[in-house]
Amino acid sequence: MKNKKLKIGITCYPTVGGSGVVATELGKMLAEKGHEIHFISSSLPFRLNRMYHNIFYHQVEVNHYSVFQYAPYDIALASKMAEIIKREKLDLLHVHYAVPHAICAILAKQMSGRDVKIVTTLHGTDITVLGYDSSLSDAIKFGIEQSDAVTAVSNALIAQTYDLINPDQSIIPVYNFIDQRIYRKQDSTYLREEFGIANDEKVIIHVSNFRGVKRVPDVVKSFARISEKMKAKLLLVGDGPQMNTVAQLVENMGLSEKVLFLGKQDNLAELYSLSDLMLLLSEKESFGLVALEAMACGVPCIGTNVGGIPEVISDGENGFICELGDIHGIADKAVALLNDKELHQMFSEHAVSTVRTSFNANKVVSEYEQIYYQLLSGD
Ligand code: GMT
Repeated sequence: MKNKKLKIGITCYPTVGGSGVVATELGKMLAEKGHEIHFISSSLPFRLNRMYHNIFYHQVEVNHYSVFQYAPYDIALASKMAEIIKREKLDLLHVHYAVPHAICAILAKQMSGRDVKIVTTLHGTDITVLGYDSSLSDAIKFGIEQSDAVTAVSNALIAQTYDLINPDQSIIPVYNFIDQRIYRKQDSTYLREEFGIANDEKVIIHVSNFRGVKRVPDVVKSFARISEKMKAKLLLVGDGPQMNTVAQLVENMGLSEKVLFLGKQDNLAELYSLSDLMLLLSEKESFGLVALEAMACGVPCIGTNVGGIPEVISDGENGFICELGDIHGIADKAVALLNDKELHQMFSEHAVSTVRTSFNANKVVSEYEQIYYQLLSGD
């Protein structure tokens, strides 16, 4: 069984977002190892930007009949999953997010009449946000309990899942990973010139979807204090609901010359490579994939003592952990680190080695394979 090449269906939210990135990169790595991967989703996952050997994509079509007030995406997804299970003879479905994907997978399994195994990975907001919604929590519990195996991206998320949902199911921690062939330090000095960043200026970066939970205003306020003590620029990468509020704050604080709004970007490794520090000051974060990406490029991070962030950033080793909203503490730590060349170099090296050891792509992909093989061999 161990060497059998598997046929795996993967469902994720295909648009920009950490869970979609992890699901797609996992599919790509499994395909490289010879497994046959079938992505089943509403649109092409954004990281599947070219032809890949062993990877197939099946689009879920939702018809908009006037009889429906809401188009039934979940049923369309379950039907497509059932179709692919039968036609491609899938061994298992690996779905990312309990709702609706795990529920759809359970329905699809019944519809297909085949003993396909279901692996569900919890990424965070399905528990930490939706878990509070009484109209969804029973469905989340059902999705978790009826899956054959459930993984979560951090120990903190596992604890929160038991606290909020209390499912009768064991949950296996499997950390996220990044492809170190892509996320590595590279020469991006030309970008400094393009962005008008002087050689003696420090560069601080924040990457997110600008949702309230990311606390981007805290990033701006911390940066304001940092830039009182040293020459620095802040790169804000991403876009989302809080963009206007953040832009207004930057203007009101007189920081327009020092803050660059870069919007959504693909070339993140280049942007990290010109950065000296990453700030991730979220109030909810089950893992913090962007911190891992930055660390792989040698950028130390300051993160909040929230969710899975302290499992990614080791305080005093490859970055610092601060309390949520502690703007003064965050700025003081940042200034101390940016002013101490030796400490910064040490953190930077530790950041790269942490990614290589604890979040190694091959190791993590093998952990998922082990779960698949164990389920299929019935152990
Ligand atoms: O952070 C978001 O809002 C996006 C969300 C997603 O669905 O992609 O991210 C979640 O999953 C990522 C991949 O596992 C994690 O790195 C993020 O920490 C997690 N976000 C939250 O918990 C808020």
